[in-house]
Amino acid sequence: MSSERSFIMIKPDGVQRNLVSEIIGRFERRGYKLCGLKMVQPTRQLAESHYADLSERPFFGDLCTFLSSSPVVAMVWAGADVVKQGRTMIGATDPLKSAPGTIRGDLALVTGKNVIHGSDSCENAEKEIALWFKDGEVCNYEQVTAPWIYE
Ligand code: DGT
Ligand code: DGI
Repeated sequence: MSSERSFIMIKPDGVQRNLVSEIIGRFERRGYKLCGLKMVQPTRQLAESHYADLSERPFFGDLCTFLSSSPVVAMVWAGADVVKQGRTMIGATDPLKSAPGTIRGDLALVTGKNVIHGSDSCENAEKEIALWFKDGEVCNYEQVTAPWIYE
């Protein structure tokens, strides 16, 4: 069993398009453990902090406007290799380059409305979890199904 964690966020388009259960179900069925979940409409400031690495990119303003335009579902998922596996499950940034079977490859068509965010490294995952969740909002519990998922 692994305690690796990833920050996964269903973006405003995913919530508005009623894709929340579809996306959560994929992580649940894979065997990952849900450790934190909340619905929040991010402030502009939170959106800018989340995407600080992209602040020099021409689409940064539109991206932050979009992220703060409507509620998102912010989550912490834990389990074996969850950061890399989560990115694979999500697919490429451009949905047209995402393989069928991935979340973006199945559910999205354009980069600016690509439904979901997933951390790209363990280091960034922990930073993003600290940015989006307060102390005590992330649960640390034993997954009773773990013996049936891990060997
Ligand atoms: P990649 O990712 O560089 O290996 O190549 P592809 O096949 O994913 O995409 P690429 O480089 O041929 O084209 C870049 C993007 O341009 C692609 O994600 C979708 C778009 N695109 C490509 N061909 C067409 C087209 O004929 N019509 C339109 N509307 N868009 C296209
Ligand atoms: O980690 P990803 O979400 O796959 O990709 P990223 O961290 O490079 O970019 C974050 C988000 O910024 C991405 O999900 C959508 C947006 N974005 C990235 N590149 C472009 C973009 N938006 C537009 N409009 N054009 C881009 O080239």
